[in-house]
Amino acid sequence: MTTKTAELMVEGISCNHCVALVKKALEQLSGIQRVEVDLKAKRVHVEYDPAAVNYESMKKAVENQGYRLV
Ligand SMILES: [Cu+2]
Repeated sequence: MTTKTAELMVEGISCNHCVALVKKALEQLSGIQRVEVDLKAKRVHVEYDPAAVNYESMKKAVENQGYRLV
């Protein structure tokens, strides 16, 4: 299994509740290995298997929670 990393800048993350929602949404996708959210920087670090999941799916998962990727 290969691992790639992505840094997502997520607009609208403002508290730990948002962090939990975004983290959960991403972790529910198959192929996601690790998610770390930096609340202050509004940056989400994702480690994933590029054969199983892509940027579009991650973007969709985050946007379905009401946040926007910038
Ligand atoms: Cu919040």
